[in-house]
Amino acid sequence: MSHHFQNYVAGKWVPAKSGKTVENRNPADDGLVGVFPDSAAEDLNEAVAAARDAYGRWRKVPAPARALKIQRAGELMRERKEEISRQMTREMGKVVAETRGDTQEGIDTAFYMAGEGRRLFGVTTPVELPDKFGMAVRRPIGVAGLITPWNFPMAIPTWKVFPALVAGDTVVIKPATYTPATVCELGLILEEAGVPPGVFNIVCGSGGTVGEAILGHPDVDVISFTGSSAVGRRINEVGGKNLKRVSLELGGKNAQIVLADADLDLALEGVLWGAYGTTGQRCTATSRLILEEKIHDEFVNMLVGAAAALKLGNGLDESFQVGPLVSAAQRETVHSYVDVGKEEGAELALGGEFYEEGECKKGFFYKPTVFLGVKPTMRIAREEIFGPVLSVLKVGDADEAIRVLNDSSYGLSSSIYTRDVNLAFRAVEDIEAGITYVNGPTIGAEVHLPFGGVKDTGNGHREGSFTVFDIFTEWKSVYFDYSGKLQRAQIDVEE
Ligand code: UN1
Repeated sequence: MSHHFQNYVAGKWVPAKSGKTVENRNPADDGLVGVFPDSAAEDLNEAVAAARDAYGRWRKVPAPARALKIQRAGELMRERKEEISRQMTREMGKVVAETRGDTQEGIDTAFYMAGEGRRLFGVTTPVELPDKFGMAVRRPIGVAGLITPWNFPMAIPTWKVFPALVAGDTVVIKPATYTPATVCELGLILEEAGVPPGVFNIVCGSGGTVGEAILGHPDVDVISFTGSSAVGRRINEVGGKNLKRVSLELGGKNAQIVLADADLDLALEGVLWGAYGTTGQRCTATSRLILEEKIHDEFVNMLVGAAAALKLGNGLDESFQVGPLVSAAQRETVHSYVDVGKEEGAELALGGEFYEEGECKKGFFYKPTVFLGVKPTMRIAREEIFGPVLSVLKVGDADEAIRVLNDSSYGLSSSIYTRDVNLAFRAVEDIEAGITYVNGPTIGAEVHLPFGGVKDTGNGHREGSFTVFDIFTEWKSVYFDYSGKLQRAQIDVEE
């Protein structure tokens, strides 16, 4: 694979017009991953113009035919899974077992969306007047501006790109600055799969420049963003002013509850995976652990021992379980939260330090960290940290556990471990979150169920599943009157 990547605009691979580039380096060892265009608004404008022009033709291609291109893309991704995943580990850091999962999530989305091309179901319904027929059909919106994060470099772009293309929209995507290589790979695949020029465009660059240009562009009809709540607020503000549809998938402060009757070994495996998988850098990561008093001490002992035994190192070596954080800045943020936790009076039971053994010195590794005695009011119990830091809270019973879990401005994922089926159903009803797992960790959503959260986690949209089409299509209601006369709704109706 060459180190030089370009934008993809109107079916051509092109540099930024200014000629500016930016280097991207491996967070595990500082090796060069690639050189990417550092684009400006002029590059974005050209991509949007190409997408607008292609839209007129793409929306006329029948949805099943559009979907066949996505199926082909899925087949190519499957053929290249290993190569894509290894490159993803180099650019993002997470271990290769996980980047294979990330690529697989993209493949699953491709095949699921390929099938949706033959559904895209609308609604038919009886109408109130005779000799009249009513239905509602989905129509594409137009140009979709997609802004994607670095923690799932393939899965999240495909969650947005594939349904948008199946719906008949055309796309301009700005990949995360830390992980553009994977999106460029996706571009090569879509090109080879036969997606026509202009239908899919990539503009690499910073959020401040390219992202802002997407927000302000009058020809972008829908914006879909996954990332921080702070940036999400800004997007919603600008999008609101311009009356654009905006879909936001933002932060989380996900909790796992372990009740006294739970299978503790299973709950331990769950929390290790939920808190330290992807080095804690998932919107769905477990960052609070809520333990029932009766098993608190026993479970904490098990947890601290097992978390201390996790092996950290370069994700390309399969003997390691936890890779580095994505950047020096991310590591500083995580570390600053550790200081906050100590100042707030929580007890640091494990970690709280850089990990700099041997080769890891060259990367941004951070030790798996556990805080005990955390109170719901502390910042480490309330703010998203996006790193391997777990805050443990002790509660008296199941009701208190659910109250503490709900005491959050976020509501993405949640988990409860119990063998009591009545309690589990009650928890599902009472927990305020978009996703609840019973006897499973907070991470691990599948592509054909709705994905998204309540409260500050988003603005009500759900990716994944067929619900994603509420982001990328408009409804049109259609009435056929075959009576041959004027029939007035609400007026010419017998009471
Ligand atoms: C995210 O972190 O934004 O459920 C996405 C999961 C993954 C996707 C996470 N399938 O953890």
